[in-house]
Amino acid sequence: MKLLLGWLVLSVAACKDKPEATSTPPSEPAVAVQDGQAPEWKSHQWSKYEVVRELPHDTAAYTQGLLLSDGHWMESTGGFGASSIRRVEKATGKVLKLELLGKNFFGEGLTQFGDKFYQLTWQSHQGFVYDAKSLKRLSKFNYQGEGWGLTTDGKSLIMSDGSDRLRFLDPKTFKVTREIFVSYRGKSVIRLNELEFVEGEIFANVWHTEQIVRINPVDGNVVGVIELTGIYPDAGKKHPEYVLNGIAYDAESKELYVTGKCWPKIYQIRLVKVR
Ligand SMILES: [Ca+2]
Repeated sequence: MKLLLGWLVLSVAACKDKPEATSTPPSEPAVAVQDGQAPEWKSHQWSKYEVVRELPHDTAAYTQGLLLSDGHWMESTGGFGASSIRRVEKATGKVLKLELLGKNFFGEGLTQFGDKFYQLTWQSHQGFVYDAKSLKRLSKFNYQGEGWGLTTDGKSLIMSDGSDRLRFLDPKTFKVTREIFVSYRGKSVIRLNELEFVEGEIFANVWHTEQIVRINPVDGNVVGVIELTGIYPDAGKKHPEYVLNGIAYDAESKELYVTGKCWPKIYQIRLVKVR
């Protein structure tokens, strides 16, 4: 129990306005892996990591959204006046295209749905839609509350807002079609930040921790924890907000990558079983 309390950000208060969380043990992810070969890490309740390789990352990029698209990084960065959407060469970190959001917007989560990118902003209740090729801004959309992380399961946009809630949005109407509340053994897991849909699960950075939680998208149960302690030893040293944030997955090669805000590296990692 000591371990659990040590890492999880728990909040009973955050539960008050919704049904009591159940004490059901974490269940298996609902979405089967297509080729029938479940990745080995699916059997982990707790994982640590091995670094497979390190790739360069812009230390001026305050990472709020990261994904792979057509072999390149796509990244959303935050900060008023510095917020951007950018396409970055994977091996070199060279910025291939960058669009600034303007001084009034703080960039947050980013995902691709079809031939468009969708980007959240922090407290403006406004998101942007871009043409995936040109990065030309096509339209805006609105949502309630804060925008933090964004990903997709191929049907919905899935967004976090800093609480334990994940909302599923229709990518055309931006209406909330459903929401889940993320919990670990009946306790809410709050401060969910950058997201990535990986093999039928939602991976989420937990803000100001070195953990990623693996979430069942059906019921919100945490089915596994990835412990990334020490992956970037200088994390949070230059600035307390330069923390782990950013998960990208290449579904074809099955390569998993993580980074942090203004970190000099993006790390490809392999998950190793602790238990
Ligand atoms: Ca991501």
